[in-house]
Amino acid sequence: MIFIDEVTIVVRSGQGGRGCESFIKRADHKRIPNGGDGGDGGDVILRADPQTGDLFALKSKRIFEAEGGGAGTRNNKYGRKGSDRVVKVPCGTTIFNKKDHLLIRDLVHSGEEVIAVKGGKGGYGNHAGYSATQGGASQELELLISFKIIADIFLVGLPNSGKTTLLKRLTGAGVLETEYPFATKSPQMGTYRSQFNRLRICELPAIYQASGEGRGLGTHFLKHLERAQLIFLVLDPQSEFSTDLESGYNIVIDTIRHYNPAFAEIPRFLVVNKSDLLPKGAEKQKLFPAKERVFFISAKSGTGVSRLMSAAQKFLGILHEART
Ligand SMILES: Nc1nc2c(ncn2[C@@H]2O[C@H](COP(=O)(O)OP(=O)(O)O)[C@@H](O)[C@H]2O)c(=O)[nH]1
Ligand SMILES: [Mg+2]
Repeated sequence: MIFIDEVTIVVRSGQGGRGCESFIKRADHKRIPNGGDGGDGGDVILRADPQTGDLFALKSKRIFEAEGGGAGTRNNKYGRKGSDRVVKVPCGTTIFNKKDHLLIRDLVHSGEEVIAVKGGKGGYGNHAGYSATQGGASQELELLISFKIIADIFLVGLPNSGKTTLLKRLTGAGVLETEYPFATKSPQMGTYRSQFNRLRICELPAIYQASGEGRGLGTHFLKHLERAQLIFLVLDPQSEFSTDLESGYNIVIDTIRHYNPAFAEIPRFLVVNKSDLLPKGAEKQKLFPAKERVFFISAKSGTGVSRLMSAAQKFLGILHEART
């Protein structure tokens, strides 16, 4: 399965059921109207669902249709209401009208929903003494759907810096919640559980020196940083993708800034991984003089990881307090 974060779909609501025109003849030959109303057509509803990880299911099925309302029948019988069609999307999905690119709704929290197209009203039967009417028409809309991952911490860095190793260490028994076959090609999610908190952690695919030119995976996936609260910029002191820590740092930051200057302002910790490979007694702070907070860790052995996570929770906690 591949990770899909943008799709176009068509939604079509159900047509209203036709009202019935019928009469019953009484013993005195008087004709009494008794046609029932048609049922309303179903709506197409988009709903944020925490169990849905991406938009893959929408990609393969492009048209989502609700049921039409049933026609009214004789003896004042109402037509059945057409059932709604619920389309599940991940939390963090934004819905636009494809035609004018206007925002319809941002679905962030679990269970939040929007009626994308409303079903047609059922037609009137002639029971009230007026002629029966047709049901309301169905509506059709083309939607552009864009999903941005919601996570507390994003792991970003060059290839092989140890992002996956760190994610696995933080989120438990080496099992990821969403395991895609091409691990480095799709964002990976996990949940870090501490005594008080649960933090959602997301590893983004690696940035390469030439990502900005569209090489490798390009930079499309950086869009997921939009709601990020904190980035762990994971650096490798012996990277084959950069000459030293500082040039590795610059490649990543320049790529992010080039994608969206605002993203370069997202708070970040510098996480120098593989500290087990550094010579003992190396003056670590001097290795990387930076304005950000620097953490030396080994994702593999676990050294420094709990200090990093305490600082992260403190940082995120302060943010939460500041908001209320
Ligand atoms: N020595 C050492 N190697 C590590 C450490 N963390 C990760 N690695 C190794 O670095 C390589 C790349 O790790 P991975 O997590 O796949 O990197 P990613 O591409 O950033 O996700 C793997 O061979 C890991 O075993 C560490 O703390 N110390
Ligand atoms: Mg990885």
